[in-house]
Amino acid sequence: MHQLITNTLCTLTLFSAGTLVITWQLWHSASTAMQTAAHQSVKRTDAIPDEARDATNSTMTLTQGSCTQDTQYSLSHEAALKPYIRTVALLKGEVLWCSSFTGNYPQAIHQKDFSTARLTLYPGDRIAADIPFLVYLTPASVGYVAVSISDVHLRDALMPVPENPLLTLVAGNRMLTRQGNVMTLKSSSPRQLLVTSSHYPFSIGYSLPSGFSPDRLFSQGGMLLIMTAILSLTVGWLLRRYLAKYTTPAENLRKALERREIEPYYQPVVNGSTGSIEGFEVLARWKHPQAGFIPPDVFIPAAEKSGLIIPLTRYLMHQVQAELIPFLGQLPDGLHIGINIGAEHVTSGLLVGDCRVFLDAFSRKPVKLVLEITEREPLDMTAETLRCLTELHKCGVLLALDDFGTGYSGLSYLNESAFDIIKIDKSFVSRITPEPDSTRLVDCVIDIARKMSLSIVAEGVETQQQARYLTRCDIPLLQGYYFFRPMPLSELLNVMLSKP
Ligand code: G
Ligand code: G
Ligand code: MN
Repeated sequence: MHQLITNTLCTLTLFSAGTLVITWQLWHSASTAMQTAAHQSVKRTDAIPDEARDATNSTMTLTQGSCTQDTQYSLSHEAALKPYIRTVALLKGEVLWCSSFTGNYPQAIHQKDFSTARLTLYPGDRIAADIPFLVYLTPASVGYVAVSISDVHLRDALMPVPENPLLTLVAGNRMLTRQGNVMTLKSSSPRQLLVTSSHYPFSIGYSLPSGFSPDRLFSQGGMLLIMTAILSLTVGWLLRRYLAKYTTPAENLRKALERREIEPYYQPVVNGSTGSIEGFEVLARWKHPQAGFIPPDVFIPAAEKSGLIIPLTRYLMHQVQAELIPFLGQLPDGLHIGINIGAEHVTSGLLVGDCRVFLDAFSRKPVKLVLEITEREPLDMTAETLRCLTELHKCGVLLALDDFGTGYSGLSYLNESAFDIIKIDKSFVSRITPEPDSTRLVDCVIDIARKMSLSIVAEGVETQQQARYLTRCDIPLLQGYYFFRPMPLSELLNVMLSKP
C-alpha cells in the first residue's frame, strides 16, 4: 500500500513537472514570437511616415504661395504616386486651405481635438468617410503640411503574423487596433508592452500571452504531453519493479508480522520413561501466501540482525497465550513451555516484563516457562545481563542453554550459574548409533551437566535406540521426530488430550 502511494506520487510528480516545463516552454516561445512580431511591425510601419516625410519635403515650399491649380496639381501628384498616402494638405491654424482631395475649398478641421504632434491618429469623420487615419504633420514657416495615411496600410503593418491579433499602433495617447478602431488610452486600458520606433514618435503595442492556455498546450504540446505521460508511467513502473526487487528481508518480515503470516507451532517434550507429554517447545512458522512455507533458519537470522526478533518473540508469546488459555482446564499442571529467545531480547530490558505478562495470563494454572537462549549467538554476560537473568529466576522462569556444545563458550556461561537446563543439541544425539563408541561425546556432555547440577533436555531424538539410551542415562525430557514433529495447536491438543 505504502509502496503504491510512493509510486503513484512519483509518477504524478514527474508528469506535473513535465507538463509545467512544456507549458513554460510554449509560453516562452509564444512571448518571443509576439516580441519579434512587434519589432517587425515597427520596421514595416516606419516605411509609411518615411513616405509622408518625402511628400512633405517636396511640398513644403507651397505653404508660402496660394492654392493655385499648379499647387493642387503638385499636391495631387504627391498623393497619387505614393502608395501609402491618401491626401496631402496645407493648413493655416485649424483650417485646411489647399488639399489634394478637396482642392481649394477652405475647410475647417472637424476633428474636435486637433493635435499639432508629428503623428496623430484620428477616428473616421464625415470627410474621411468614417475611415480612421493617421496624420503626419510638419510645421512650415506659415501653417503646416499635413499628410494623411489611411488605416488600411497601417493595419497591414500590424499583421506580420496573421494569426496574431494582439498588435496595436500607438501614437500620442491614441491607439489603433487591428480591427480599425481608434481609441484614447486611459489608465484603465489593458496594459501592453511597447516597441518604440527609433525614427518616428509611435510604438507598436503587444500583450504577453496568458501563462497557461489549455488550447495552446494541446494544440502545440500534445505530442510532448503524450511522451511525458509515457515517460512518467515507464519510470513509475521501473520504480515499482525496483522497489519490489530490493525490499530487504527485514521489510518482508515486518510485513509478515503485520499480516499475521507467522504462527506458533508446537513440538511436544516427552518424558522418556513414561511417554507422557510434559509440554512443548514453541517454534515459529512463516506461511507466506505466495512463497509458501519459509523455514525459520532463513528468517530467524534476518530477524536477529534487524532487531525484529523482539517483536517477533513478543507476537509469538502473545499468540501462544491466546491460543492456549481456552484449553487451560484440560492441560496438565506445570506444563513445560519452551520459548526461543534472541540474545538482544535479554539485553533489551523488556524480557522480564514480557515474561511477567505471560505468566500472569496463566495464573489459574501455573506453567513452567522455559526460555531457550541459543549458544550460537554471543551473549555478553555483563552485570546487566546477569541482573536480568536473576530477575527472571525470581519470577519463576527457567533458563535453558539451547544448542549446547555448538557455539560460543557455553561452558563459561554455565560457570555463572545463570542457567537451569541445558538442551543437548541434535548433532550429539544423532551420533548415538549401535556402534560401541558412538555415545562418547554425548556421555561427556551429560557428565558436564550433572557436575554443574543442571537439568537436561535432549533434542533431535530420531530413533528408538536414541530414546532408550537417553532414558537409560536418566535424561528426563526428550524431544524429536521419533516422538513428534512440530505441529499446529489443533494437533497438539489432539495428542495431548487423547493421551494420559
Ligand atoms: O524448526 P526449526 O526449523 O523450527 O527451527 C530452526 C531454528 O530456528 C532453530 O534454531 C530454532 O531454535 C529457531 N527458532 C524457531 N522458532 C524461533 C523463535 O520463535 N525464536 C527464535 N529466537 N528462534 C526460533
Ligand atoms: O535450535 P532449536 O533447538 O530451537 O531448534 C529446534 C529445531 O530442531 C527446529 O528446527 C526443529 O524443527 C528441529 N527438530 C526437532 N526435532 C528434530 C529431530 O528429531 N530431528 C531433526 N533433524 N530436527 C529436529
Ligand atoms: Mn530451541
